[in-house]
Amino acid sequence: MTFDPEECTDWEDVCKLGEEMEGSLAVFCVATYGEGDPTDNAQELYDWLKNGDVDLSSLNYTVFALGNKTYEHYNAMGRFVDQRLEELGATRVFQRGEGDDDANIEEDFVTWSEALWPAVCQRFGVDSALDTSNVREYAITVHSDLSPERVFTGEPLRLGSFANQKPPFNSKNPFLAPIRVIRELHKGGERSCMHVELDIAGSRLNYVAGDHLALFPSNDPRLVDRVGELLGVDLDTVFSLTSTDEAATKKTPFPCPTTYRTALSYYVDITSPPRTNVLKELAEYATDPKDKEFLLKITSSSDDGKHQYREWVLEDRRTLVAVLEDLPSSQTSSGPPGGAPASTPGQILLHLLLTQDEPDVSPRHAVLIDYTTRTGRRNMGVATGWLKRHQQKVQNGEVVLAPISIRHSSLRLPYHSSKPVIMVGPGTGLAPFRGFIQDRAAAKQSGKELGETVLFFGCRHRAEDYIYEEELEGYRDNGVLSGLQVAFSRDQADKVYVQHLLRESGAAVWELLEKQGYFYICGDARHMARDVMGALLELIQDNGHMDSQAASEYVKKLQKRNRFLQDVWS
Ligand code: 2AM
Repeated sequence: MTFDPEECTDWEDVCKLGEEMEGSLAVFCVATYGEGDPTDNAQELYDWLKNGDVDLSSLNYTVFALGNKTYEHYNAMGRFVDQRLEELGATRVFQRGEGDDDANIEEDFVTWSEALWPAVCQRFGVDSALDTSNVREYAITVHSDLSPERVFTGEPLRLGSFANQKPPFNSKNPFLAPIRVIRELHKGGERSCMHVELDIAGSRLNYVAGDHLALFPSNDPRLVDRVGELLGVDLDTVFSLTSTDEAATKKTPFPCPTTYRTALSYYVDITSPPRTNVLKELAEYATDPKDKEFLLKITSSSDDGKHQYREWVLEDRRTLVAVLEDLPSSQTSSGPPGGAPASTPGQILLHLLLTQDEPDVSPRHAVLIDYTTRTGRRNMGVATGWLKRHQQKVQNGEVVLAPISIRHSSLRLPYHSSKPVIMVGPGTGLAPFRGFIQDRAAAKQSGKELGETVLFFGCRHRAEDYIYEEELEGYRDNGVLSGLQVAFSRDQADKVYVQHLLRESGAAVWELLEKQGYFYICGDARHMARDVMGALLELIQDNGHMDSQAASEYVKKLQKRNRFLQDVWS
C-alpha cells in the first residue's frame, strides 16, 4: 500500500509494521527541499526520526531520495532518513537510490527500481517473474445523477471551499485573491517577467517580506479540450476513482467525485511528458504496426529504448497531446472496436493519466516558462499560461480571482533595522529584496535608525530587463538604499555579473559583515549562488586576512547565526 506521509498520524505504528506483518518492506520516497529541508508533508516524519528513540529492529526498509544536484544539500533528507532508520535498528534491504532532477529523475528511479525488485524477491523468497506492473490501483465509478453541489470543481480538499471561503487559508484551502494588477516588467527583448499584485485584505493571511506566495493555476482549457478530443471522451462525465487497496490511506488520488474536465484542469499535470506506463497502454491501441512497435520500443527497459524515450519524449518535450498527434494511429477518438462504452481505450488512458501524476502544488518561483520545442510546439508553464490568459481580463477591469496560499521562508530581515544588510539578487532573485527594501523604507519613515542597505542586482541590458529601475533608483536617491550596484551582463563585450561587483566592493562588504551585517542571496542556484559564494569567500580571505578554511568557518558561523541566508532554485 502507498500513503502520503502527511496522512500518517503515528509513525511508530507504521515503522513497527514488521512486528505484525512478517516479510513486510517499507519503501520511503523522500524529497529534499530548499536548504536541505524536508517537504511540508514529511516534516512530521523528520521531527519524529530526529527526536525519536525507538527500536525499529522489526522494520525492513529502503529509501529512494529525490533531489537536485545543483543544490548544496543534495538529497540531504533522503540520506538522513536512510541513516537514521539504520541507527534506530531497522534493516536496509536494498541500497538507497538517488534521483537527480537536474538530469533525469525518472530514469534514475526506473534504474533503481529495476534492480530493487529482484533483490527484494531474493530476500523474501518471492518469484520475481510475477508481473504486477499492470495492477490498477484505482477503480472508476461513473455517476449519472449527482447534484452539482456534490461535485468538486477544483477545490484541493473541502468540497465547496471555493464557493464558500472560510479561513484559515493554506495550501489545502487556498484564498481566492482578486488580482489588482498584472503587468509586464521588461521594457524590451523577447523575454517576459510579470508583476502581479493581489489583494489579501480580509483573508487573515500573514505575509512577511521574504515569504513565498503559492499560486494554484489551472491548465489551459484548450489543452484540456484537446485531450478529450484525441481520447474521444466526454469531459463532462462525472466520476470517482477509489483505491482498490482497502488498507490504503489515500482513498482517491484527488478530490472526487469530479468531472474529467475538472480533473484535467486542476488535479493532474498534462503539460509534462507522459510516463512510460501511459505510452505502454497507448501501444495497445495503435493500429499502425509501426507506431505500436515504436511505442513498445521506447517504453522497454533496453538501453536503446531508454535512449529513445529520452530523445523523443523528454528532450523533444512531447506532452500526451503531442504524442497522440504525432502517432495518429494511437488516437482513440474513433472509439473501441466494439468495446463497452464504460471503458473505452480513451477512458483507460485517461485513468492512467489521472492516477500517475500527483498535482504539483509546491510553490514555484516566479520564473516564467514559455518556449518552442524542437518539434516546433509552443510549451508554456502552467502558471505562465494562467497569468497570460488572465492578463487582458485584469487590464479590462474584470475581476479575476487567483487561488493562493503563503509559504513561510527563512529569508528574513534582521529584527533591528539598524543592522546592515547586503542583498544579492540578480534577475527574479530581486523579488524578496524588493519587499525588504520597502520594509526598510517604512522603518526609516517611522523614524527608526536604518543600517546600511546594499543591493547587488544583475540583468542582461539596462534598456530591457532592468526591472523596477525607477523604484530602485528612487530608493537610492532618498537614502533607503545606501548602495545600488547593477551588473549589466550583455551591455559590453565582457560579461559583468553581480559577483564581479561584489568583489570590487570587497572592502566595504567586509566592513559591513564585521558590523554585524546580514548577507542574503536569492536566485539561480546552478551558477549564480555558487559563484557569489566563491566571491564572498575570496573577499573574506583578502580583507579578513584568512586562509580559505578560516573563511569557510567564518561563513559557517554567519550561517549559524542566521546572518547568511539564501533562497535559491534551479
Ligand atoms: P547572462 O544571461 O548574460 O549570462 C539575470 O539572469 C542575470 O544573471 C543575467 O544578466 C545573467 O547573465 C546573469 N548570470 C548568468 N550566469 C551568472 C552567474 N554564474 N553568476 C551571476 N550572474 C549570472
